[in-house]
Amino acid sequence: MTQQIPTGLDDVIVQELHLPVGREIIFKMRSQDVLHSAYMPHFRAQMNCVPGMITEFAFTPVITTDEMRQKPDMIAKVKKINKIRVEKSKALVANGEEALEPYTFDYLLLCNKICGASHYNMQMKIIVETPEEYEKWIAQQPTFAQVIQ
Ligand SMILES: [Cu+2]
Repeated sequence: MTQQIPTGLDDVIVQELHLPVGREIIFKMRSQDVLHSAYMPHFRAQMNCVPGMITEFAFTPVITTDEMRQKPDMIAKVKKINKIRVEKSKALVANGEEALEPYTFDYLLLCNKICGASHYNMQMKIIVETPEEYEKWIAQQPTFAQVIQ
């Protein structure tokens, strides 16, 4: 008789998604409660997350986060956003509130379905990096088995 070993112990639970550039990424979506929709606007990618089934799609990121931040059109966009944020901060500071942090470009994963009370908080940063940077990062992440000990 073989011993049953629980699955998922080598999973890694993260607060931001790291993707190696140039490698096909297979996304497998699940939902534990209601319909959500995983939306990655910069990749023009979206997939419903459906309770009771796995939905799946794949793409290959081709531009790292650092490369995107160096593109002239992105530099101009970030500069424009930060100019607006500086202006808004003047009013905030005058009212005794904190100034806005400067904006920095990041790829994002958002929920694009009005799914419930936590919808506003369903957002995660995506970092596209070199395979070497990715391997270094993933090696430093604790597994689920390590987290629950
Ligand atoms: Cu959602």
